[in-house]
Amino acid sequence: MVSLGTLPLLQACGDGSARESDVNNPVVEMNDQLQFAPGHLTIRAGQTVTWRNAGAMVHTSTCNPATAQRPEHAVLPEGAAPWDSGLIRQGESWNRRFDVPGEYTYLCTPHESGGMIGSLTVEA
Ligand SMILES: [Cu+2]
Repeated sequence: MVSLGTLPLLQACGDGSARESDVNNPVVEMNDQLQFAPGHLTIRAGQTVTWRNAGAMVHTSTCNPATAQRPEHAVLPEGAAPWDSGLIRQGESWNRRFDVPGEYTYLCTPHESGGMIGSLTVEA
């Protein structure tokens, strides 16, 4: 199987403010529509995901089954540690490295009931 992750990447051009995730530096934006964008992301084990607040409202990236309002909003593969970014304000970023393959579902603590839920597939 050919893995795109091993191919040379096109150089970013323009002003450098890449809005879409790229393979080496996956970014999830958090916006004032109470969305993680993209809502689902697939990465490879060992990659680091950056969450960036592109809006004015305060958000978090949180995956903790012990504190989620609904258990299906905070799902981790076995062996993966829960996380909580704390508050990420306008213009701020936070990142986390993912080493445990599997399916993750996470939420924004202030907006869980507003439907701000994201998911992540970490491939081995
Ligand atoms: Cu939020």
